[in-house]
Amino acid sequence: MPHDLAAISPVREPRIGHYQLLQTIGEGTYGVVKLARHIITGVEVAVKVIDRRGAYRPRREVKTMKRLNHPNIVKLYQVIDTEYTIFLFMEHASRGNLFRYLRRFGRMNEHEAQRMFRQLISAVHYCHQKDIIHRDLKAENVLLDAELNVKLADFGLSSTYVGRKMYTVRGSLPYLAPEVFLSECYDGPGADVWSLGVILYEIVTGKWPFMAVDETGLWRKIMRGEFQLPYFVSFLCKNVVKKILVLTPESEQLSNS
Ligand code: 6Z5
Repeated sequence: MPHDLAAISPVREPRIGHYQLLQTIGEGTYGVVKLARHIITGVEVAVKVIDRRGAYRPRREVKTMKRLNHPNIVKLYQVIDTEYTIFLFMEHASRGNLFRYLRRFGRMNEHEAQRMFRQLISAVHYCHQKDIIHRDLKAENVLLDAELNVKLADFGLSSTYVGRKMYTVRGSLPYLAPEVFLSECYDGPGADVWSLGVILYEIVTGKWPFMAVDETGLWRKIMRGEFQLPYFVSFLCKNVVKKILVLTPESEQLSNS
């Protein structure tokens, strides 16, 4: 559209920077996420709009995102800080999150699952190499682009670890490693790996490995580490899940060697 037409248009879409703000694509405790389009190039981005007077402080998230440059992690392009609002301009993953994708299309075939899980592992491994623990890995935080490539999102709960031990309980219960709520300190990267195991189970079955009617029941199941893999999951894939979702990885390794 020539810009003289835009100037006389009665509809004025809000602009920020060189972007036109479009519809809301998500909402969280921090505020809203909106789709935005670059006025000249037409490139679409996702903008996290954070209210400065709210409880969410994006400092850690911004600091972490600035250190990350990986094809399977959502990129942070620009931060615009104003009196009342902070705008985080990020990569837009147009196919939404993995949780909703699985709800809509059901479980994936193992060929697709392998491709996706490989990308996810690559992203998390990259973070761990930089001493960054995501701490909230779940299917909802795995975003997908137009080609169904993984774009890991939501580093709001992330943390860097010093000396490998973590103390605070973070994350979503169905994805939480037993040691996170059992012991007073746990291995940060290990807790992320457990969550990856839950996500792999979810990708190939469309369900969670641990389910119960209430939180107490769920805790109990996770602490026992007992889960069933359906008949249609291949022997090889079963083996991978079983090797990830182990209660005592240290002793497991000893008995294997
Ligand atoms: C998208 C497209 C539906 C849902 C998400 C973000 C900025 C918004 C949501 C989010 C979610 C982001 C990038 N791309 N959502 C983003 N795409 C999308 C259709 N969100 C960033 C990283 O914060 C939000 C919705 C799960 C995780 C993160 O449903």
